[in-house]
Amino acid sequence: MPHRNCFNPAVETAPREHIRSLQLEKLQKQAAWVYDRIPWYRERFLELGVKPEDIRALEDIRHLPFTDKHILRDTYPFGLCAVPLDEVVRLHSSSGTTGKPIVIGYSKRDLDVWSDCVARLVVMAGVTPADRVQMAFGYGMFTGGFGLHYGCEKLGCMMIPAGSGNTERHLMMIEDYQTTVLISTPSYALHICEAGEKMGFDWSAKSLKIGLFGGEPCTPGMKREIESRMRIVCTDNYGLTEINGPGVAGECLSSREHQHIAEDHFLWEVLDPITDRPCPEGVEGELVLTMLDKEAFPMLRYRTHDLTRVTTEPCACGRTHARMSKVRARTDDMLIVRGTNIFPRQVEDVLSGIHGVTPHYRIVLDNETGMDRITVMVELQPESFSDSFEQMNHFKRHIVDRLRHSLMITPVVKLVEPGSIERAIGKSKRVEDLRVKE
Ligand code: DLL
Repeated sequence: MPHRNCFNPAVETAPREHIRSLQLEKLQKQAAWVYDRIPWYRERFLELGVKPEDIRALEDIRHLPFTDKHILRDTYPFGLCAVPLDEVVRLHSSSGTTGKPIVIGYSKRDLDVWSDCVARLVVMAGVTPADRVQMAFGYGMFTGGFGLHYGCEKLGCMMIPAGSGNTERHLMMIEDYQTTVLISTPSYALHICEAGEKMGFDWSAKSLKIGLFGGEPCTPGMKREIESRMRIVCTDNYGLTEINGPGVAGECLSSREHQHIAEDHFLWEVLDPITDRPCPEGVEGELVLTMLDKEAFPMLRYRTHDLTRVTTEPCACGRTHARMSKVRARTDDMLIVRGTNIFPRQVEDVLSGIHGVTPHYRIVLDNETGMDRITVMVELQPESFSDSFEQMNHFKRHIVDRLRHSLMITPVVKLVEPGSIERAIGKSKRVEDLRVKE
């Protein structure tokens, strides 16, 4: 029965030994491909004293060089391209926070593999060819729009390429075209939900039934909120520009806390971010991904900076591909405040356990007073507002206590009105670091 729910059942439910032997075969070919065609890789292989033919087992991947964003920047724009540029049929890029963007190219075959991976995660969420899918990701250099678009089209869905922004138009389209699936970041979905409610939408009477989210962490609280208010089922999918974009991993309806990695195309490692040693299965570490059959811009051992854990335990859905837990933190989003390490995820976890606050928050760091200060803006649910100063102050003290307990430092908490924290149309920005560095 599970086969009915897979886009590519033979591959998605293959015995694990088959997956591993396919991975080895592809890894050997991919290593030879980059060695023969990309000077940067050949030099690194030579420096490390390794040749593609030295790969005899999957574990030998440890002898291969790492790649990261810096290497893509250093070789910008086409230094890591392994095919003649006239065989590149698409470019995407990701802006990152500093300097030049990174750019990734795709051959015709690469696009085919990519849309296949995306079609899998779409089917995992319960989408069928009869669905009408409305896109709220941008169609630009960002991989979200085009990536999910072609995956859904491959499945045979009716695509509604609305793009990002213009919330009122999105609501009108949901109504007029009887949209059944919404694709967006979770924060924008919540914004569409709220905007619809303000216009008098009764979501339970609408056609929408599935939300396909990704591109940013979806906290359990946010997911619950969207599912109950919009009366839809939401699944999360993970990916990054350097590894095609969306389609690396997707959430099935049996394992809501995990996402199946498309292991026939991506070889995963979970490494201790400090020692680079492999973490035992199930232990959190940095996800490092190797593309197994990328023609144009093949990334070997790409350091995602995303923290996760992976399990190869069987899943009730029947898929045999390993599952990664939801990414909620990155190795590089740790904040150091007065010498204490803080992850935004800690703030999120505390707030999601407090009744009466919304999933929207913002962390502001400053050092105006000469010392680092962390302020957490917490948005209240309408029913938590009170005219009583005493009551509001009590609530605020309660939040400060809970945060202090988790963060080990005392934050300033500001309670703000419902709707006052800006909603993002793409990925939301939770942290604003205004500290003046000497
Ligand atoms: O965000 C690709 C994508 C688009 C995935 C749409 C899914 C849906 P980038 O802009 O390069 O690519 O950002 C990649 O975003 O390393 C993670 O830190 C984060 N990220 C992406 N998806 C998730 C997710 C796209 N589902 C970076 N949960 C990654 C948590 C996510 N974080």
